[in-house]
Amino acid sequence: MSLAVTTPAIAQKTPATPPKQAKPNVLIIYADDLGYGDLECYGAKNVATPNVNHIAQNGIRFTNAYAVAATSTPSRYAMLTGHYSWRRPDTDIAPGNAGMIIRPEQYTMADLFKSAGYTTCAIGKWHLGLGDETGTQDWNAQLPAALGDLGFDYSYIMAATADRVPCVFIENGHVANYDPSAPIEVSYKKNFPGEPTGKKNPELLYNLKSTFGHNMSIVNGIGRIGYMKGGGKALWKDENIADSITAHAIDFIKENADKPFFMYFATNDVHVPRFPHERFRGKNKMGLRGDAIAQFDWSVGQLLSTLKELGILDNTLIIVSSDNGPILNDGYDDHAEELLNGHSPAGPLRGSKYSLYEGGTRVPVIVSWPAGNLKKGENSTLLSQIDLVASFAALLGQRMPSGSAPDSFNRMDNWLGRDNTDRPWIIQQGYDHTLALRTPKWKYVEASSYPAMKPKGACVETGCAPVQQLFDMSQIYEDKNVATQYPDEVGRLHLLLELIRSC
Ligand code: NG6
Ligand code: CA
Repeated sequence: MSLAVTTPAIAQKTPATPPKQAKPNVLIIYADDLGYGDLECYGAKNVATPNVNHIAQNGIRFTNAYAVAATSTPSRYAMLTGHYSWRRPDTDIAPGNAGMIIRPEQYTMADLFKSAGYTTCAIGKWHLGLGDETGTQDWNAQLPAALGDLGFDYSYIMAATADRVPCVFIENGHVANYDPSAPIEVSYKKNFPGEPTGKKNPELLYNLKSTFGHNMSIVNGIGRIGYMKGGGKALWKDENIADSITAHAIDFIKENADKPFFMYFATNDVHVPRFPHERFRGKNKMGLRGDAIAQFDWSVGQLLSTLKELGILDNTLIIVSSDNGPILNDGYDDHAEELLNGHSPAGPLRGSKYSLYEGGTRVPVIVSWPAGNLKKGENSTLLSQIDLVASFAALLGQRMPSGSAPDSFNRMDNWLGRDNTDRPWIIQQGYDHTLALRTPKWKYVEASSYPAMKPKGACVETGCAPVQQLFDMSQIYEDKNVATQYPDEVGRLHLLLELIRSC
């Protein structure tokens, strides 16, 4: 069987004509490390998320929807390109000085919207590299390869994550608020002479201490991954990141309210270091991680009220989701674990970020579009973010160039709740590239020599085992490997996975 054989079974027949009304604005609100159980509307305890709840009440709340991978860079790469990250060796968690992973000639979700006449933007966490080549960027000049080359008309982004240098925002390929008196240098190999580090100067860490790693350069009293020098007034303050990206998003929406726009709004919340604004800090019985969830919800609320004020909420298609599952201790001493107070970040699922168990990639997915004739409510259809590019292409009646988004299929009728036929299978990528194949009934995890517990950094279950695993997905918690009882299923799913991999 080849993908050409499986393709017709996956793609839906959504008519390739745009809806009668004006093209909807599209807003993807992409949280970081937000787990399946971290929102009130998914059963979260101890934290109020009224704005996300509001979107869910007026839209669809999916319960079987997946990010492609259990970490950020591969998930984002796959969602934005419709190409599985595991097909490329260079899509793992990227350092802050990675060269741009999506190449300018590659087709992206932003290219799709642009060709459909949209104004496009990316705001917030990027984590997909910038510039031509790793380690060669001159952060004091215009970067030679940036989001403008990937179809984004406007961008205001963090190069990687808040725990990685450079700790500055980059606006349209240039450091925002650039301070010529403090030229920026970045290295992931060695420190710059005389610059303090978390390792040598722990007394200088005044906002958050590290529990592992994160002991290189110190910015804003927080140790980071990687070394940087300079930055001056361009350096971000962690407590202002949500305010800053939200304000830029609001400005963009206001400027583009009279024409269709696509916004990829990727928050730093609730990734480490969790150091929200003091408006949120200490307000939550789960501590900083709970405060960060509340701050995420606040950002969502700000965007919602802006759309409402401008009278464009009705024709805006909003997707709220996350790049991977939740993690408690990811390197900073924020007491996320001790302060759970009964909250379960992955809800009823086993596993977390980094894991092939469901908690790694099954994430909240909420879709709303008031004018879009959605079938609202809870929805258990099997979905993957890999399909967004092709699904939007179908919605907008756009033909994608041949060979583009090769792993993405049109499932728009699923995303809009109009058809509840499950995707025949979805693929989940673990931290070490081991893959799992989920079908409506089963989950097959290929055998892997990677350890069952992640050996470095966050100490969590990887879901890997030296033997093939098969889980019956009618049982939500994956604790019974039934592979030996169903050898035929194992054989069939193994073969299917190999075929997909070889396509
Ligand atoms: C890990 C970091 C972790 C986090 C993760 C990326 C260490 C020990 N751990 O390498 O803190 O930054 O990378 O997370 O440095 S992600 O959500 O962006 O994929
Ligand atoms: Ca993440």
